[in-house]
Amino acid sequence: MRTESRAITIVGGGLAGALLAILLARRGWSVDVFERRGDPRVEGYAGGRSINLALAERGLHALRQAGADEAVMRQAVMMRGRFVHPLQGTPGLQRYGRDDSEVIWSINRGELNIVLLQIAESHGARLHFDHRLERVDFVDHVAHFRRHDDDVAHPFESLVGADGAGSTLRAEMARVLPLGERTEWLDHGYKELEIPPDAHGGFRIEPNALHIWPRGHYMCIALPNDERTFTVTLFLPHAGPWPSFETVPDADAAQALFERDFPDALPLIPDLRKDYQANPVGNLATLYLDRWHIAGKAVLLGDAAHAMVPFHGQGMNCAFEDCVALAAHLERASSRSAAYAGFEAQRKPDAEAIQRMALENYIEMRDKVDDEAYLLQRELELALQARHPDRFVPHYAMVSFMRIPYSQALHRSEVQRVILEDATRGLDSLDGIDWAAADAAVLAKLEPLAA
Ligand code: FAD
Ligand code: E1W
Repeated sequence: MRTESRAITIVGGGLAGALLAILLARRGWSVDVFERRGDPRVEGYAGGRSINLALAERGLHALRQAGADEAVMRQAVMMRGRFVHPLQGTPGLQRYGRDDSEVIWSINRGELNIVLLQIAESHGARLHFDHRLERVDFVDHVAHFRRHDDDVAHPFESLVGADGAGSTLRAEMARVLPLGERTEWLDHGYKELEIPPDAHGGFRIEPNALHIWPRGHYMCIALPNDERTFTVTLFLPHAGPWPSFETVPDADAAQALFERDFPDALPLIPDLRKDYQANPVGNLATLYLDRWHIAGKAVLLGDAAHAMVPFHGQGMNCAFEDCVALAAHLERASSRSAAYAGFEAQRKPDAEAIQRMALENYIEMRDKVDDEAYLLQRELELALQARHPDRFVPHYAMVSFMRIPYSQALHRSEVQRVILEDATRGLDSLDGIDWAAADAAVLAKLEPLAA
């Protein structure tokens, strides 16, 4: 950008805000970050939500661009696949990829945030903690923050909203220009529980996996932490017949639910009753906007622009991809206005694609991963990838191990699903596959992926 000044004010010093601050500050931008909470480096991290997150290739690539991958990966725990615990039958690992180059990582949200803020500051970004955005005057270009009991007025060139799903900047922008906001609440919520280390300070279950207890209309998952614990998340409908958060309101009911439906998990969670009583039920939603920016004045990214349900583990990964894309548009475009428009045009179709895949993945995770037809299709995906590595890449791999646009991944997955269903119809093993027909379908319907 040539004529306008290279100064930017970022609202929200969470995951996306801190990463964007690094990407711009190290290219010489003048960056201010305003964060509602206190400095987590001093006060400890008071993150409300899931303590750990799955990091996949898209997010890792963005961290590499920011020079933050090494510091982050020091505390990461490898997850090779989903470890499925059926109610009846044998628990076991379903690998995510072909080998240990195709894995994802469990990382601590607070540690990640601290590392990113630290690097941002080392590149000259100014961090303002305990500053909550309250009001924006888009005529005079002044943002008002609440700091304890004071109003802090900050003149800005342009604002970036990285203030999460409940974005205040989004609400302020909408007072100037309608953004076409629509929130679709999921009728399921979540509650976090903990598996502590065993008596010898080790992991109680397989550490290098994402554990899933699928139960049809609901489920539990567990992700490993490097301090040998697991964070368990129980997903249940808010209301309706047992079990729902409405019909499982307290510790006694939670105990009864785990005795019936998660008997192998129950002994792993000694504080189930206490955790269940103490921890809040979280809400989940998909947020759609018609537009993400107003002229050159402000732009939204990450959850503030496109919050999604967590079932593909891609919200942060997508937010990090947004940061790389926005920084590139800001560097290339002739004006902020053009940069924001270009960013939105590029990223909105991709955000909408991963929002949809995330919703669809809930049903897969809670109901399909212990089903024979599902497993046969996963087996065929790998076989077709081996036969046509340039054309057929399993759905999970396109989302988690590649960086092709989410919208392309969605489209190719839909084509592939038809091929998989046609080829496996009526079969219970790969023995009966008509390989000539399957190969022909792949060649006819899937263009080779660019290298
Ligand atoms: P946030 O991380 O929410 O950051 C927003 C920041 O803005 C916060 O620091 C907040 O304090 C600050 N803020 C808010 N309002 C103001 C204000 N008015 N003024 C100043 N500052 C403000 N994603 C994955 O990739 N992998 C996963 O495994 C995964 N698991 C998840 C599990 C659950 C249960 C949930 C709910 C989400 C999960 N996600 C996961 C999604 C991920 O948490 C989000 O997509 C990600 O945090 C978005 O980053 P963000 O920076 O946009 O928003
Ligand atoms: C991942 C919260 C969360 C985070 C995740 C995932 C899931 C299910 C959930 C998706 C997945 C890592 N997933 N796992 N296995 N198949 N798809 O990959 O992050 Cl519920």
